[in-house]
Amino acid sequence: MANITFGMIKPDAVKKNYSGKIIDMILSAGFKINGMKLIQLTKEQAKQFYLVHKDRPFYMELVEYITSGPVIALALEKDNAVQDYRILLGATDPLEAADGTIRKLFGESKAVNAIHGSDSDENAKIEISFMFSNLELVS
Ligand code: IDP
Ligand code: MG
Repeated sequence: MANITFGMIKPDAVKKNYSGKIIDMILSAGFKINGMKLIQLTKEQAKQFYLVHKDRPFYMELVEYITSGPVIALALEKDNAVQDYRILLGATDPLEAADGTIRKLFGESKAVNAIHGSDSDENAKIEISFMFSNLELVS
């Protein structure tokens, strides 16, 4: 079973100073942080990162949102990482997210929802390599 995933605290949550609380929840849930950095994504990087959504009506809105301020990129490790981290995030729309999840606690709307998490082991690898070089990761 794969044990890594990629997380990203989105600009709304960084701006509201929720980062410390969110990172605490991630660590308390048993994840190890192998890489972490604050980064301002360019429009080109954001388009590439969300390329899978290029045909969805909210693609450009998503690119604007994710570049509206710095994000905190996280390379995370835990048994069953992808699935366990998605449970910790909650549903995409904070209104539908379960009590105690990060999106329920800190998300504003389906679009502005505080945090990202990879949806598969394959995408976790792609997203971690996109945001981190090997030198930046704990071995
Ligand atoms: P996920 O983040 O829960 O995996 P996805 O469907 O992969 O959800 O969508 C990626 C991101 O796009 C969401 O986290 C959210 O920020 C944004 N998004 C998703 N659905 C909508 C929508 O209907 N309107 C606007 N933004 C959306
Ligand atoms: Mg997704």
